[in-house]
Amino acid sequence: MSNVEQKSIDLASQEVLKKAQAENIKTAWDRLELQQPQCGFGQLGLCCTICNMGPCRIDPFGEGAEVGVCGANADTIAARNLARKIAVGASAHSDHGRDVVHTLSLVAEGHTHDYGILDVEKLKNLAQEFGIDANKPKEQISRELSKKLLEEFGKQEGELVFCKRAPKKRQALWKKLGITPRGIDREVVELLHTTTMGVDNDYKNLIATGMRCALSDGWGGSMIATDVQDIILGSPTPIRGKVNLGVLKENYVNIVVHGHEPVLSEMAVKASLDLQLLKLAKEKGAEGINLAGICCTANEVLMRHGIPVAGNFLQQELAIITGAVEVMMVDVQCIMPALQEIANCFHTKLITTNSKARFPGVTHIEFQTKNAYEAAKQIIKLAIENFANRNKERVNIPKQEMDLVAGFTKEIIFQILGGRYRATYKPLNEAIISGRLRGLAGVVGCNNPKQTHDYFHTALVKELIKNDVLVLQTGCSAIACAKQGLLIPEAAKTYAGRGLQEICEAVGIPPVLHLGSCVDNSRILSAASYIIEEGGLGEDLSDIPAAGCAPEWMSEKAITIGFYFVASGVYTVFGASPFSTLGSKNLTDYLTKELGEIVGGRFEFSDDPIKMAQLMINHIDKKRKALKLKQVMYE
Ligand code: XCC
Ligand code: SF4
Repeated sequence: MSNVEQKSIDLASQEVLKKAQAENIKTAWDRLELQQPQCGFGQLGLCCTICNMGPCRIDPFGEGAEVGVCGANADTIAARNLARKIAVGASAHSDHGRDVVHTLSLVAEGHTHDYGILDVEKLKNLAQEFGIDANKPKEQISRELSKKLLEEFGKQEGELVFCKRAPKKRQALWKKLGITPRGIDREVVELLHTTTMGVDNDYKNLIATGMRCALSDGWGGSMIATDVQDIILGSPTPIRGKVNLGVLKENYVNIVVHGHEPVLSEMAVKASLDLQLLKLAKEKGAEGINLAGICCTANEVLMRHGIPVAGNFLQQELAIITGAVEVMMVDVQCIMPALQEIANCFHTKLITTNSKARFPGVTHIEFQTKNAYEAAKQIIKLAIENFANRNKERVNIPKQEMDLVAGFTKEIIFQILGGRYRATYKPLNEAIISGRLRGLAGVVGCNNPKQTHDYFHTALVKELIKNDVLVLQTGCSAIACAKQGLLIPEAAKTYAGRGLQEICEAVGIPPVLHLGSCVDNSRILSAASYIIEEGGLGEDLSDIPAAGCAPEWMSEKAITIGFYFVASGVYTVFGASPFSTLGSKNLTDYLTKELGEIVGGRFEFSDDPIKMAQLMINHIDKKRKALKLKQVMYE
């Protein structure tokens, strides 16, 4: 794949890829080429390295071994491999959630003054859910609440409190199937236990345990992360911003925040406005300090502060290759190990900040809640000092930048649709019931160099909105569509079907709503629960005319998200390659067919974005029919 048009549809990325080629700098696309052909056993899920009698592999053509040394067959091996990925994804989101709760407890104890309680109403609502008297002073509520939230992770008895947010019927189904999530850590540990050599050999049971673990992420770790971040960092409200590599500025000190946990980047935002640091930047010849984000950290600071987004997952290397980045500070998750080498080709300083995620030889400025602001200032100072080392001749910032609107939450959807004084989901439900809207879609997830960058996200989303499906987005998917101009209200006129257009114009929203980072997929679950509560669209999440999709996924976290969507009743389409399960026909059939009858949601795999959209639309239409709703208004 030497042709940049095949690598990405994004013009800014294409431009930097050309630069990389000219300067012989290798990126993920080149490394993917070096990996060809990728391991066929791995792709099929038929390689097992779980014990030291192996590694074993099953011959997919039925000519060699049919079972591993222990006797495990293709179904067991593929299901165990998949289940382990669910556990890892759940761990990542949930560990993030736990760290945020720790910050809340430090705030409550008065051990940090860098953060506060910014959304008191949300704090009180959460307190009530956890049976805490919401009339107490907010510090005391925070103290009690953080204790209860931490207990959700280590809980030994009972179920996760947030399960109660799901419709009654869903809760009952989870109970019946024995997949109601209990303690978050417990679900991860139990899933890992059952996948070790010689424990669970029933692929269906492994998937059930996997779903319970995934639910402990969606309705546990991720939901906690979202809600507590809103409490200590403030709940997002609709906000304008800019996106793509063009947000990097020629004469400014450019600092890129990358990763997932916003507690640090929040301080970077604050420090970038520090007058002394600004003065220092000017002394060093810069016009100012410019902060931009990559991946989900970007989404977090965009949603709360309108900080520009430099790009999504596949643009992390490209941002550095512009030659204009003084510092890239990273926290956890989705940070390519290749960054170190790319940074070495330029003056860019890579800085790690989390003890969980380090690179050998890379500057590490440990970030702790107690020294948060100081650490952020120190990093920005380093960036300012590095400005002089920039080689101006090697700077090449693409011009492309696009406007977007972000900051939609489940609460905001209440307000914008129902009005500030009569916040309600009724107008949304009525729009679906009347057929003005066909339904809803959640389109989420990563980039993957196996697919033309951003093409799957945007082609799919365009097809959905053309068919009057309101799209809710998070993660790198939202960034992809934002770059193509789909996240501005004006996009409704150009791309949306007439019904969706009417709604967007009436309330002034884009046809594609940006709900935040990947842990904020929990906002989609909560919004869907409100829809059921409002009435008229069935009794369970699986009744809603809605579907989910991760068109360019790569991370284990995407698999976990897929599973908690499916286990919540959502029909979910995955692009790229399937979950490495094709080596087991039984398992693949189970995921794509039988699961639908068990949990109401199931998986579908496709490698064509238009087909994916059509699959989703067909599903939405089927649900409309089951609810006996009117015909879609403008077909
Ligand atoms: Fe990572 Fe969250 Fe995927 Fe993007 S979408 S590549 S997980 S940053 Ni979450
Ligand atoms: Fe082989 Fe079984 Fe060990 Fe896996 S668990 S490596 S299949 S012997």
